Formats: sequence, structure tokens, C-alpha cells
Amino acid sequence: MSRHAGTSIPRALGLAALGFAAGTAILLVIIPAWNGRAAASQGATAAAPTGGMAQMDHSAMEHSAPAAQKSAVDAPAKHVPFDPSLPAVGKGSLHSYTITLKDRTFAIADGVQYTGWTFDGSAPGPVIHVRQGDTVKVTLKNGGAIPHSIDFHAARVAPNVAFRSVDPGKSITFSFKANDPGVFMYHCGTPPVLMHIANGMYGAIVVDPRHPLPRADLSYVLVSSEWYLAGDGKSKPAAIDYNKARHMEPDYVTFNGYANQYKDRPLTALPGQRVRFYVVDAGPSLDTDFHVVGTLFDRVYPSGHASEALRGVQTWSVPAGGGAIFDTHFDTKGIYPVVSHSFASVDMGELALVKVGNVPGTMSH
Ligand SMILES: [Cu+2]
Repeated sequence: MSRHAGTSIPRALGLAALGFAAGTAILLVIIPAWNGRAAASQGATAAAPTGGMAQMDHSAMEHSAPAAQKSAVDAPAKHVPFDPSLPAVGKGSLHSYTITLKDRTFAIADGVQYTGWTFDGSAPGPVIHVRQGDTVKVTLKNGGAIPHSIDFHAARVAPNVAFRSVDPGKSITFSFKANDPGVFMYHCGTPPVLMHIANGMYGAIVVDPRHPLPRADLSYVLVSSEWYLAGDGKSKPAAIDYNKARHMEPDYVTFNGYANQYKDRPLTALPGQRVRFYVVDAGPSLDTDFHVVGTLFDRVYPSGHASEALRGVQTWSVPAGGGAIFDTHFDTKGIYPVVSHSFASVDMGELALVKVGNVPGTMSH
């Protein structure tokens, strides 16, 4: 279920990510180019071939990682846009995922490299999609340099057991029943949690309700998060500035881990289609005041329960550690910005565009 296959960076870089030492080597993972997800404009919702989507093991067997891809040293990590399309839910009621913690250097904005910690090589980690009542079996393998853990907000389990930290080279397996529908955060819960989340350890799990929501033509997953940089990440990778993180003064705020990621490569839709956004705010600390310029939300589902929808909403806040589902449609062709209406976040990169219909350009906002 890796979004990117690659080799763990040297132990020394894991320490650099802590801000205790300066790393010198950079991992390069050459990965297939963004495929544009043009099919999305025709209403396709099939699982992505690469980016960011957890691959369901339909036979409930553990996944095997894709073959390691070419790596090199001293070259910047090439950014592959995180695929925002909701992956298809797998068959059966038992879904097994193996997620590997990887220390990595990756891009978080144009020309900006960051050395952090990732679930399966990307921040956010893979999107998981199951149905209410299904069993989710998770194995976390720690391929990093320090202890880590994985905490699912969709789970009702004893955290001291299931969410406990595992040492480098070790793994942990636990299961939970996804009895609550909605879109939920998962993240590393190893102290200091602020550092582990800020370094990239988070992702989204979607649990479809037993009584389904109205059918959506398009479903996109957006995970909001902040990046706090020591250094500018341009001449060498940045590491976390923990003091900035403690004071909630980010350098970048992003959807799916990369500033303005869907500005140059807009999401797509057609007029009249029901477009659904699954939004998770991974924080670690700022909320997302979710808003789409030029339309309103026909429905907001603060939980995943179809009976609990709000109607005709302009902006709805997703708290750090929370998630919500938003349905909208676009009456006319055009380019519609998706933002946190806390506009400091837009200034720091939290902007996506939806290109509705066949319209030229991407507009600046
Ligand atoms: Cu961690």
C-alpha cells in the first residue's frame, strides 16, 4: 500500500529530523509522474494507481510492498502530487493493512525539501476506506530510527495496548471494528505527539455508513496540515523547528502535504455533479475553516451519519484531530477555489482549485 516505494534514509537523517543534527544525504525516489486523474471529470472514482491510496487486500492477506524503486543521493526528492481521489472500498468485511514507518526527505512546497517521518513514505499516509461494521487489521512496521506508533480515531480500543510505541525494526498488529461512520484522522501518538504529527505522521480513514450517504459523482480526500521549518528547505532539507510548532507559527499550511498542490493541477468536476470532500484536519494545531469560493455546501456531515446533515452551509470548521464530509455542486463552469477561510492558511499554501467544465487556465487567487 505504499504510495512511494523507497529505502529508509540513514539513521543519521532520522536524528536530523529531530533537529539535533544536520543531515547531509538526501534520498531520491524516482516515481511515476502524476497522471492528472483526468478521469475524475467523467465521474470516475476508481482507486489510484499510485498516489496516496491504500491498496485494499481483498483476500485479507497482508500487502507486499511494491518493488524498491531507483534511488540516488544528493538530489532533491521529486514531488508526485498526492492523489486526492477517494479509493474504492475493498470487498469483504476484513481489511488488512501493513503500514511501514519510513524516515524520508520529501517536498512540501515548490523547491522546498523536508526531512520527516512518514507512514509508507508520504505525508499524509495512505487513505484507508472501509464500511461501517468492517474489521480493520493494522500492522505498523517501524522502519525508522526512533519509536513510533499509530492511533486511529475511528477505533474504540485501549490506546495503551493498540497505540503503544514500537521500537525501530519492530512491528505491532491490532484490529478494531469500524463501528462509527465518518472520516477520521490517524496519526502517530508517540510523545511528543506535536513533533510526530508535525513531521508528517498522519492520514485519513473513511468509514462508509451502513445507511449510505446520497451517491456522489466525485469524492475527494483533503488532509490539512502545517509544516514548521528550521531552515528554508531550499539549499538543504529543512527539519522541524519545534519552537515554531509550539507557538503554532507554521511556514506552510497544506492540503495533502504540499503547498498549493491542486492549484496548478486542479481538481475537476462538471456542472451539476455532486462533489464530496472528505476533510481531515491533521493539525497538529490549527483548524481548517473549510470553504469553497463560489458555491455553498448542500450538505455538511459533521459525522458520517446521513441523518445528521447540515444544509446550506457557507463555511464549516474542521478542528485539529477532526474530520467532516462536505457535499457541494457547481452551477456553472469556472474555477472555484477551495480554502481554509482562515486566510493566513491560504497565504501559507492551503489552497486547491476545482476546474468545473472545460475552462482554460488555473487562475491565481
Ligand atoms: Cu511517530
